[in-house]
Amino acid sequence: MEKKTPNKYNICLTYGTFDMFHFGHLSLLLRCKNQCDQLIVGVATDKYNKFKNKESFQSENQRFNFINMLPLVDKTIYEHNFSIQWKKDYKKYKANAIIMGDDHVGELDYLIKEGLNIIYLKRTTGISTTDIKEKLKCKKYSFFIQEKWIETKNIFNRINKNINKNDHFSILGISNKIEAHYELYQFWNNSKKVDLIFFFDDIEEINLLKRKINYWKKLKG
Ligand code: C2G
Repeated sequence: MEKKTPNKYNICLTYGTFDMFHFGHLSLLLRCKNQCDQLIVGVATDKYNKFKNKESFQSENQRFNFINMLPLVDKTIYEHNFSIQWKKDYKKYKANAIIMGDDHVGELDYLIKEGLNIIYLKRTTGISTTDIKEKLKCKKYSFFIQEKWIETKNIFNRINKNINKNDHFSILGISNKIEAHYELYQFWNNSKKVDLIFFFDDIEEINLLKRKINYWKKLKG
């Protein structure tokens, strides 16, 4: 994980679907925030995803709210389409750079020609929303819910000891009151045993997620 360098930029933009938020997304947002004072995140709308033939498990509203409650994100906006909107946003928010994962290399070259500063960051390997959806078919899955930071280290050890990554789908629910994203990322980077992280304000959100996953598993059979 890159050492925290003095922020190069004042305002940076990044865009994504951020469906079933996972540590690849967290890592990208952490590295974006490492480069700027203000991070603005554009969340792709369901309509725009449809246009890109991309189906997301969570609605635009859920994905938007999720990103919006992350302490490292300073502003959340909807992304309606990239070809027109990105240049407009760059001007509107007086951005100094747009940062994306390197799976988008080449797509944005025309913006570079128009003088926009585009930065690509290495994509996190070993995790993707597609893999997570696939893995949801796993028979066994566990929820680890954490409301206080103190015990979190113990829970990491418990996950490490008890989880067999291959046949187990594990979800870590972390209260938003806990501000420990760096530590969380370190933990995942070391063990890669957690498939999905879920930040919550209210425990009811986790129960909702459980119900939704049960429903989805039934659906997928
Ligand atoms: N990402 C990553 N590592 C992963 C998965 C995603 O670094 N394992 C990065 C992607 O490169 C992207 C961001 O996280 O920069 C969001 O990824 P997605 O939610 O998959 O969104 P994407 O389809 O890349 O959306 O119009 C542009 C789109 O909105 C980009």
